[in-house]
Amino acid sequence: MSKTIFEQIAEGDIPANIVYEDDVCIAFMDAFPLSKGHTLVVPRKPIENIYDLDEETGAHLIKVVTKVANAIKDAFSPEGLNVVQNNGAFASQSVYHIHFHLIPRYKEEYDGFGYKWEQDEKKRSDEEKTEIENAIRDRLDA
Ligand code: DGP
Repeated sequence: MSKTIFEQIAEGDIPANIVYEDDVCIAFMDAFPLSKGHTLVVPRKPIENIYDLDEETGAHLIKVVTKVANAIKDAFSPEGLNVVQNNGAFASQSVYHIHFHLIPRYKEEYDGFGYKWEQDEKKRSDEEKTEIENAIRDRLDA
C-alpha cells in the first residue's frame, strides 16, 4: 500500500514545518491552516483512524497534544483553541492517517473553522435514551 503524506513527512521524505518530534509522533504546521499556529499531531505509524488507534500510542498522542497546545497558548495567547480529530470522509477526514488538529482561535481574526454546535433536534423518549446509553455501555464492559 502506498504511504500516506503524513508517513512521508514523518520519514523526512516530504518537507514540513516540524515543531516537535519523538520516537512515537511528530507535530508540524498544517499546510492549509485555518488560523495562525494551526498544528497537527500525528503518530509515525500509519494508523488510519481512531478505531485503529492502540491505547499506548493514543495516550502518548494526547500527552503531546497537551504539550503543543500549551506552546501555542504561550506563543500567541489565542482566546480559545479547538482540538479536532476527524474520522471518515463524512466527518471531513481527507488524510487517512490519524491526526489531531490544534486550531487556535482569535477573537480579532477571522478563521475558516465554521464550527457549529446544534443540538440533536430529535425528541427521544426516555426509553430510547436508555437504549442508546445501554448500547454503548454494553460494548464497553470488560
Ligand atoms: P483532515 O481533513 O482532518 O484529514 O485534515 C488534513 C489536514 O492535513 C488538512 O488540514 C490539510 C493538511 N495537509 C494536507 N496535506 C498536507 C501536507 O502535505 N503537509 C502538511 N503540513 N499538511 C497537509
